[in-house]
Amino acid sequence: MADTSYLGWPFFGEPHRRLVRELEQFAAGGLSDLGHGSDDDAAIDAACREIVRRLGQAGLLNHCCVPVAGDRFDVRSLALSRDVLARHNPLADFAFAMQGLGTGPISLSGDERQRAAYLPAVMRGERIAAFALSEPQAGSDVGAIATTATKDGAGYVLNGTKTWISNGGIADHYVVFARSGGEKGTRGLSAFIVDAGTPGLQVAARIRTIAPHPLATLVFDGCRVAESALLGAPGEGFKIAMGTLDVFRTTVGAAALGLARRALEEALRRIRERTVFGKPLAEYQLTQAKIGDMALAIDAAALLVYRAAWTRDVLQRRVTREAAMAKLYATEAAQQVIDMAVQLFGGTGVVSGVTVETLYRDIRALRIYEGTSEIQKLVIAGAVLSGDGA
Ligand code: COS
Repeated sequence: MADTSYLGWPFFGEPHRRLVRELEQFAAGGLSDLGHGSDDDAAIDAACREIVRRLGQAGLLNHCCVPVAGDRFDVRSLALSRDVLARHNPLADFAFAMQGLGTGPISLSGDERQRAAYLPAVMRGERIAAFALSEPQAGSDVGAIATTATKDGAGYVLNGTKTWISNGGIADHYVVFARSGGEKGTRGLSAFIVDAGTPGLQVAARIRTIAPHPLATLVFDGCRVAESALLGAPGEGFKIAMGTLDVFRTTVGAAALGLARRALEEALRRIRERTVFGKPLAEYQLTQAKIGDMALAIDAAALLVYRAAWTRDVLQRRVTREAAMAKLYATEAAQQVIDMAVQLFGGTGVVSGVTVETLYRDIRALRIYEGTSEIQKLVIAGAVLSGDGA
């Protein structure tokens, strides 16, 4: 059983502790056998749909969206959900997170009609959401987005390519960022909701990674959407994307935390059971030093993650710096914690399908997506240099 002492920290209230109990109960009901570790695309897609359906039925997607304008995300609930789900089944964490990220711009900037059309069904687990920002030449550099949205009569026509799109192929809608104005860089971007099946939108290729999940390249070729698909005002796309990432980057840190907690649990079991040179691994100081490092990294990451979540929820201010710190530290620390766990397992740690081996693959992409570690350093430095948190 993982350490739950952090739930006593002043960042949390009773509803948060209740949520964690519900998530643990949900996970105990057979979540671990769903999809994770499979390399069969169809099986993974089916598992993601099933996970979303079950999470929705259990009411556990309710924190992913903000259906009423003026209400706010509770980032602590999102982060706790990812922390617990990632510890039990990283694919479940992925499916949960995408319901939030793929509707984040609607929650933050949608009008009443857009909220009503998308958010309740996503929260019930009946619709699958996706966030389409990256392009072959625009990953870290969002201002380089080349996909265009050209005004045409009562709507827009989208042309371009999006890639690394999680839930690509199984999503019911995509929030797509495209260049709608003449302005260059980050200023000319707008956000649109594009339903799957809209003529001109094609899932061009499946992308297979070291920790498989639904991931695709999308091509927009004369894809026509109505004016009502536009989120916020034309030209607000970059701020909508960054505002969404301010919420979800903290939760990437939380997912990393869940993976690291699982690695520590696995390592503790291993060092108590495994005997070398006549005594359990746990009795060697070299082992204990690793356990000390792992536990410290986990608590430090948790403090940064839940500090960022609490700051946004309670102080209700922009947390670009705090979210970047949480994501950067927690994902880098989790990579090290998991690597130490693999080392403690010895040869067994690199056998395909062993939990620490799958964790080793699961953690890697978290240091890249939603802003690489390098970008987080730039974001933190930018905030500090401009006087935020100095
Ligand atoms: N919330 C609201 N507004 C924000 C913001 C945020 N978090 N971050 C930036 N802005 C605003 C800035 O205040 C600025 O506004 P003004 O023009 O009115 O002054 C504008 O947006 C441009 O900001 P900035 O100059 O910082 O933009 P840059 O082009 O320098 O880019 C980085 C900033 C690199 C930090 C940004 O592009 C980024 O985060 N890149 C990583 C993207 C990413 O995560 N990609 C992965 C795909 S998602 S899986």
